[in-house]
Amino acid sequence: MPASSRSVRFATGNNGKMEEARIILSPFGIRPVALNGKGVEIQADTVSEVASYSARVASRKYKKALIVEDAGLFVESLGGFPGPFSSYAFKTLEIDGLLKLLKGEGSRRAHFASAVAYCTPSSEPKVFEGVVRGRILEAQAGSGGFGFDPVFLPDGSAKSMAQMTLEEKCAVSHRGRAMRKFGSWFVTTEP
Ligand code: ITT
Repeated sequence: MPASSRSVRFATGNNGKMEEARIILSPFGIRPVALNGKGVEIQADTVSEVASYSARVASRKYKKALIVEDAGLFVESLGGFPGPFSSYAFKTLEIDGLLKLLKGEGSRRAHFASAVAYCTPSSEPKVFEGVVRGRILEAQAGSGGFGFDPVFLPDGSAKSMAQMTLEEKCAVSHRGRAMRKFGSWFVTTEP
């Protein structure tokens, strides 16, 4: 852990994301501080568009430099659903509803995508992306993480993301990949 520590505001209402951001950004000497809620969230085809728009609006609203993260689960045989609608799908369908949708499907290939957008009140957003590929399990396994973690098996892993420690999850996850790109950029670029 670097000796000096800098903070960055993270506009999110999701405590799981916040906890993971702390783990991922710590080696960069960056301490995320919660700003409650992303604020405005648009409907768009990509997580990058959603994160970028929300970061721009939130940075201007709060008059602060901040990050926003948008993430989603994209299931191939469902044409990428729930994708940018993952939060809504998780609340309404829940995990069992997703498993029902996939019953009898030949392919269970899926990926998580994350976009971290950084914006200051006077700049345009800068976006960092990360993806983890894998498959949807037939049944839930594990109780760690959040959201769809119990049914997501990353490629090359014997454990679902909910069976991993948060450190193990962050090492392979979409969020880990996107946030590490942000971290490297932030410590070398931002004054
Ligand atoms: P904020 O917008 O306040 O940051 P949120 O939970 O609404 O929090 P998203 O709009 O990015 O976040 O929703 C993404 C949804 O996708 C989330 O609610 C989960 O159901 C799912 N998801 C995203 N990342 C995940 C992860 O690492 N593990 C499991 N499910 C995840």
